[in-house]
Amino acid sequence: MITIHHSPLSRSTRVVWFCEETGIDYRLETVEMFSAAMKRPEYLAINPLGKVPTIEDDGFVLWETGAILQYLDAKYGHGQLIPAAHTREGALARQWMEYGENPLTVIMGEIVAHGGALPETRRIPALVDRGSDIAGELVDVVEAALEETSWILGDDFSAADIMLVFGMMIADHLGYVTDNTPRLRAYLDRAMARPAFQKAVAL
Ligand SMILES: N[C@@H](CCC(=O)N[C@@H](CS)C(=O)NCC(=O)O)C(=O)O
Repeated sequence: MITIHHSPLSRSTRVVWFCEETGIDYRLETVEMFSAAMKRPEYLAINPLGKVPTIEDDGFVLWETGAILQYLDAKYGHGQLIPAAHTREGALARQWMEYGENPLTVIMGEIVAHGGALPETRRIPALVDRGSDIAGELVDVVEAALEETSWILGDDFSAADIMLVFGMMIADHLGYVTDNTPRLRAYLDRAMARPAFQKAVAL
């Protein structure tokens, strides 16, 4: 069984959500966000930046959400949620998985962190300005891509949706999902209604 180092409502929620969608067995090792526990030597030994998620699989350690989802899908998920890399659909899945993390989640996360979540001494106001300048455009790109489709790749839910939805929830919290992005609003509602999502955000 894999171990997921997890902080509630953080990027590791994506890994839990993925496992719930695919039926992969896991156990959680919960670590409080921004706590000293995240930076203790034992944890830094498996995640050099002291961040979540990290997984352990029979002694094998892996971090970076997108890499973790690709590993889990290939090894245990029978390719259920990520089409094969050599296909166009697989390439697009990876395009949106990357986009879901950087720039989408990185920029939205910087606005939240440097706009107030971080202690004042660590805030960099220029990052909020830079993020605010491009946040609307980042959201609009996904709104346009969702035209007439249920999920980002079309009819089938995929790991790309898991990656995107996390960043879009932060965008929504910041007020970037609006009446001008109706497909995105419906997309978020559909994603958040999934039982696997609901289980993951409750952990
Ligand atoms: N690109 C990495 C980002 C990991 C990351 O920034 N995780 C955040 C949680 S959402 C974290 O652990 N932050 C704690 C810290 O920066 O000290 C990934 O997708 O796994």
